[in-house]
Amino acid sequence: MARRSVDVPALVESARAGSPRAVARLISLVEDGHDALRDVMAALAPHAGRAWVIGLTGSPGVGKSTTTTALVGAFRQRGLRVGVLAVDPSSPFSGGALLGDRVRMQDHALDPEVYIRSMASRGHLGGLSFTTPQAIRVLDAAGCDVVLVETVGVGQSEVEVAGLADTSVVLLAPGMGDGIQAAKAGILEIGDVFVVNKADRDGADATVRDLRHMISLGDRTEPGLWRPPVVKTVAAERIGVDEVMEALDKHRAFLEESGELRRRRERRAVDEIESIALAALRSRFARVEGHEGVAALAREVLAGRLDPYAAADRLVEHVGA
Ligand SMILES: Nc1nc2c(ncn2[C@@H]2O[C@H](COP(=O)(O)OP(=O)(O)OP(=O)(O)O)[C@@H](O)[C@H]2O)c(=O)[nH]1
Ligand SMILES: [Mg+2]
Repeated sequence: MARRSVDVPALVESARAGSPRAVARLISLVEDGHDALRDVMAALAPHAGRAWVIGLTGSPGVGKSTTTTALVGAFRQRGLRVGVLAVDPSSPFSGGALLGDRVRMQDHALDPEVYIRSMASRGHLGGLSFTTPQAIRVLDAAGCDVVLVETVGVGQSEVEVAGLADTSVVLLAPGMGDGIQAAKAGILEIGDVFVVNKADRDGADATVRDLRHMISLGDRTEPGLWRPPVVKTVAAERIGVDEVMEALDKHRAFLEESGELRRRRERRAVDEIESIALAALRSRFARVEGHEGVAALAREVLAGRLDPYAAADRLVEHVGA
């Protein structure tokens, strides 16, 4: 099927002028891995790099969308333009599992200065790490001052989303994640701000205490390092939102003063370049034909005529040529 041709300069111009339809179309191109992406990214590059990217992650149902909605409201009060990406790393379908997010974020549905989008990683090569940074760049170049990225915490996704964000917020709820569970899941290292939501339920203070204790045992207590604050909220009632904003502002100031912002963004660019390069190489593996085809090499390895290292060398030589 022939793909609809894309007028990239016009689309980028409309997106920059604030057209939600143009932004939506650009993000769809990202999701689809459209051929025009290369041109899109080239056109966006000079306009990106301004947005503050805040990741929110945590177990299903912990209150990420409710908190995101509250934060959108707080940033809007400051007159800022806000983008929201709800990324579901487990769902192959866009808009299905995350429909609830759209419903819950209805508060802002009619605000032209707020752009909300659900995205699925659709089993892309590189998944989250491939599509999300590009979608962030679209929102950034379209003039969003803040981009909030909500990701359900399953497996590696927390760590991935932390890699994408300037500031990572990890949400927990009483009974769902005491300090020990958090440590086991590896989230103590990735959180810049911890939020214990559903503080209207029993056990919130104990969870806060546990978390603070675990953080104090970590290696992030030295002077000059960021010590992640733990904030208690009842997001459903907008309680504690000011404190979360204060923690976010402090982290932002730390990022700038310490040079960590630049370091994080460089690391993010490295990851992005590598994942694009790897995807390009993989697609060339598939196209290598004849004698050097990867399937042919596999048969050589199985037959014992070639070892896997030598086979890999031949593949690399071939695609690098
Ligand atoms: N009791 C209580 N319920 C809350 C609080 N915050 C959110 N909820 C409720 O918890 C449920 C899940 O909230 P969401 O904000 O959708 O949680 P989520 O983490 O985005 O969920 P997924 O995206 O499905 O992983 C909703 O019914 C909320 O109304 C809170 O502070 N206290
Ligand atoms: Mg949600």
